[in-house]
Amino acid sequence: MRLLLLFGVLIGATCSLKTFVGDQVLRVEPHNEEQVRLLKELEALEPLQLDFWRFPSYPNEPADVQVPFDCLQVVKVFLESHQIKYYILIEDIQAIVDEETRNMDYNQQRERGSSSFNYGAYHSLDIIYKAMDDIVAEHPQLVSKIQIGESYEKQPLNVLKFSTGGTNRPAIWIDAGIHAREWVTQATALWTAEKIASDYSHDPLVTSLLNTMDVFLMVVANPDGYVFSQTKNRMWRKTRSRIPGSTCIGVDPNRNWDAGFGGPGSSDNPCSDSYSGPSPFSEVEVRSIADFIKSHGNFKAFISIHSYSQLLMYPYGYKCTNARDYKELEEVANAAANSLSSLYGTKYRVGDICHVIYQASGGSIDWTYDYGIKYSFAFELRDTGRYGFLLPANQIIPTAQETWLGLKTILEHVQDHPY
Ligand code: BHK
Ligand code: ZN
Repeated sequence: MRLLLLFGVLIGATCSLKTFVGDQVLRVEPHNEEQVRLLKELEALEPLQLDFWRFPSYPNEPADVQVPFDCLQVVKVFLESHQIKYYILIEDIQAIVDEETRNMDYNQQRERGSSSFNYGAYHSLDIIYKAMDDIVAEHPQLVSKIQIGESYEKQPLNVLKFSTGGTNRPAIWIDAGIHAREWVTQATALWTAEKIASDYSHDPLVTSLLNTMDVFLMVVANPDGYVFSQTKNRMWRKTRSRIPGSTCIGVDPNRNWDAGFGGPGSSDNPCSDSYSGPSPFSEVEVRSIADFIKSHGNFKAFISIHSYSQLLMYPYGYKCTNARDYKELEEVANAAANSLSSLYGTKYRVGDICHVIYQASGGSIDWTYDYGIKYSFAFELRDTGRYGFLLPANQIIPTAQETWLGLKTILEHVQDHPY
């Protein structure tokens, strides 16, 4: 056992698994526009290899930045010399990654004979896809699997369809994992799939909803990125497509939609984590969802699940003006955030993307909203930065449970407002 563990470490070290020994996450708090501008300039300095977990936005809004060990000194000196306040959010990223790795499903001693799926652990893509097939097999009258396309690296793009019949009923879309490293989102979506399947004919809301509407749930919207984040670089965010003329790889799939494409809050630099891509819908993962939404033609809600920061947002991100329906969206989002927090007291902030985080162009829910899907929302799940993307697995189920309450509030409103 010890030998095997040691071997595992060696494989990681010699086969290019990126490590984060001594790397830190700093929470940086700019107090004026000038300091925000300086942070954005810092972001563009490629040799520093900074990874903004939370991008700089407005004065007095924190930015979280992962700094490689070798650059800590120079970055801290820079911040101090400009009187930009910061503190250490994560002391040693690798220590948390190691703990997470120990808790991965395939590294855990499983009880023999215990065949039930562990929703409270992080799993590989193959295991998630297998679990989705198992949910379909257990509820064949209700759940089916639809493949809406193939990823850049030829993984199936699988969507679970929950339906009690009819043809092309009004429908709800929910996706998770469009950003690879936001692992609690894929795990939450999988738990939610099982929850919907087992609650039908027991929970009155799920039952009445599915008697008139369909739900489409995409558990892993960016499978290539997810696999890469598990096998090569835990902090991978983007797709894995090759960019002609660049050595950098991948596009931000939440900057690639045809809504203010290439505008503020996106980058035209292929090495950036918010690279919008060569053209709108260049990414097959994004294009496949958009094509599916268009060909279906009867979606009433589109909900995209990210982490972290504990936010519930509605359009717009590419511009900072109010959406036509913002009053209603704000009411629904507030109600959803309230029911979410009723379970464990988890506090969410609610608002339009531009005001709640930052201007961000080319995002999914802006495109779906402009396309005519009024109930377009984005969640940012737990936490607020203590662990960030490295949320411990023992928070998966509580996160999924509370999120489900928020989702149900939205779904109920959609059901009651069919036009
Ligand atoms: C979410 C939805 C629409 C536009 C922006 C966002 C925020 C999201 C992003 O794309 O920058 C932040 C993030 O990944 C962390 O989940
Ligand atoms: Zn995200």
